[in-house]
Amino acid sequence: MPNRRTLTGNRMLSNWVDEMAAMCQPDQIVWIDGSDEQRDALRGQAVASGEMIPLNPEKHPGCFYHRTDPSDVARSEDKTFICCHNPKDAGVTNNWKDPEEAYLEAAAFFHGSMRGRTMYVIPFCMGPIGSPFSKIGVELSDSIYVVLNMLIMTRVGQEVLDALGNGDDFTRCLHSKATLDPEKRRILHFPEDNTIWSVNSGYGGNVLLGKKCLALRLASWMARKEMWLAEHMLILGIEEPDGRHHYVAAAFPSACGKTNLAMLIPPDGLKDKGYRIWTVGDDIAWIRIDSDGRLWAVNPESGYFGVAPGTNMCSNPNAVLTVQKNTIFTNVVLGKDGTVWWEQGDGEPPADALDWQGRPWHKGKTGADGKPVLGAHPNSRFTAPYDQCPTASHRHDNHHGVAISAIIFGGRRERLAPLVYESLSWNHGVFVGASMASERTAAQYGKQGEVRRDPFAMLPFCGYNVADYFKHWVEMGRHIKRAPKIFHVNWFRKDDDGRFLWPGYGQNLRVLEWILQRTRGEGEAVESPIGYLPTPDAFDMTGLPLSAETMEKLLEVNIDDWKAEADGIEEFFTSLGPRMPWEVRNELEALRRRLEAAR
Ligand code: GTP
Ligand code: SPV
Ligand code: MN
Repeated sequence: MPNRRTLTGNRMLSNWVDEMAAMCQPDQIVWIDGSDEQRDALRGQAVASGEMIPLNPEKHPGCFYHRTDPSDVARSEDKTFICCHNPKDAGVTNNWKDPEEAYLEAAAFFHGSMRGRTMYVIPFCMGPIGSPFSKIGVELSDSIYVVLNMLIMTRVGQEVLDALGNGDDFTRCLHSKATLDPEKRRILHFPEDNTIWSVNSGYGGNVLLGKKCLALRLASWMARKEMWLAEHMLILGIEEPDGRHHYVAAAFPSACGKTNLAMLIPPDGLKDKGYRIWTVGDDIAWIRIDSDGRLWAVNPESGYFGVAPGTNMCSNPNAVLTVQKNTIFTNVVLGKDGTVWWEQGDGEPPADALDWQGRPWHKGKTGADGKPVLGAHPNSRFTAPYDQCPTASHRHDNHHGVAISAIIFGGRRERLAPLVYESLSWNHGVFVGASMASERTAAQYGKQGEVRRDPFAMLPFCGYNVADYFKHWVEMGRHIKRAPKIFHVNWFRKDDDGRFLWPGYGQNLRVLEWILQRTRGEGEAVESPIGYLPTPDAFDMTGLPLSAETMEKLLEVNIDDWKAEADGIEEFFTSLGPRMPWEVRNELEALRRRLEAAR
């Protein structure tokens, strides 16, 4: 492949590339121009080297399969650091390293790490190219898998370099798989230098540096300075039969249903109403106050890096249709016939199959301990282009994005949190976001199912002191003229037998309908200590027979449980230290008073 150094005349960029190459010592440097020809050549090389396996061209045209190292299948939060001069600016929820020490340590891991390899230079843009709100990055990586994923997830190539011109305003992203040694794995963020270094990993969230590293951790740092928001949120449009569009943004922790909600299909009983759903984004939202004083949101990505298990024609038909072609599948089941499968997918797994670790696998396989052996890793993923989703919105490329009517927080709570409630004010909504908690999923290493505080679904992604982040949300509220209402949802409440009380997925539109009614000052609600709750008959339940008893359980607010929750929230807030804003603390005290009064 030609070494196309001539792609840019930007000296700051080429000097930095030279400097990083001197450290990593690749055999050659290849600039990624964003062309189909170059992408096809890279695919060919990845197949030749075994890094990617082509899938059956009839059944999965343009699709490829990849396995990551078994010790490298999810984000490693314990290896992720914010490296700024004052540890207090990173806050207690982030791991911190002194920048000089972090550079020094990682430089030793990068030193000579690309010998015998190619360094790819990937110029990428988060957000529409040319928009004043977009951010440019350049990722250097020794992984073709990273290049091919970045080509889907971000806008890549010559156009980006043209937009950058001779400027210095780009994020310097360096990645090497190095030896994949978990002990030497580091995901380092230098917000004061606009720099990201990632070494010894090949897993998505650790290595696609435009995504969580730039678009959330560094962007949240920038957003605080520049008075905007970088959030772990989906963006969804609801078109009403009269043609009016309403957009909502929703923050759920990893693997808690953002992609599914963003691609929702109206359930049978509501179809007659003629709603159409538009998917603007499924993971990240950049939100600004526009000249009309309202919040407008952009999805900075151009693809989906979605959870495969559980995706099927019943749960999420749009996702199934999205991944029919030009998709990269990572750590799912691979059939010898070049097909893929995952748990709770469609149809039967291929007869002659290999699991996510490349071992022979069949449905019902059990291990030496008698326990079932999963074919796909629970955090196996697909990478697919944005436009391939049947509900992809044409507003995705709009520089200003879409106006947000409601903000929704949510998590996985077997108990406690009702199906939906509405906050009493902006600051109460900030409190609801700040006190969010959820059961841990396979998207990150750690004890699965354990309830942990995950404020705004940003615990692993807030690039600065989370107490300052709460304050920033309070400040934003002071600047917004027409603030959207803030809601909390929980699709995951269970009955005593451990079954979900709410059917979820497409049925969630019934809850969204109520949320939209509330933003217009309609919708039936009662005030409770935690906020406004829908009355039991507030939802349109046409076509969904749920017993009155189930509905009651879904909406129940148990005062004793919430008092215990308030204690847990206090403990969390106290752990965040003296920067914890009084506005949010006051909301906790107000909640306590309301709970007492409810006695
Ligand atoms: P990240 O990509 O990690 O940020 O995850 P996400 O928030 O986009 O989660 P996703 O939509 O991929 O859903 C993760 C898992 O939750 C899948 O296994 C889904 O089947 C399941 N899920 C999603 N929505 C619902 C729902 O409404 N009810 C229930 N019970 N499960 C759901
Ligand atoms: C998440 O874990 O929230 C994801 C996947 O969206 S990753 O990009 O790997 O972080
Ligand atoms: Mn995510």
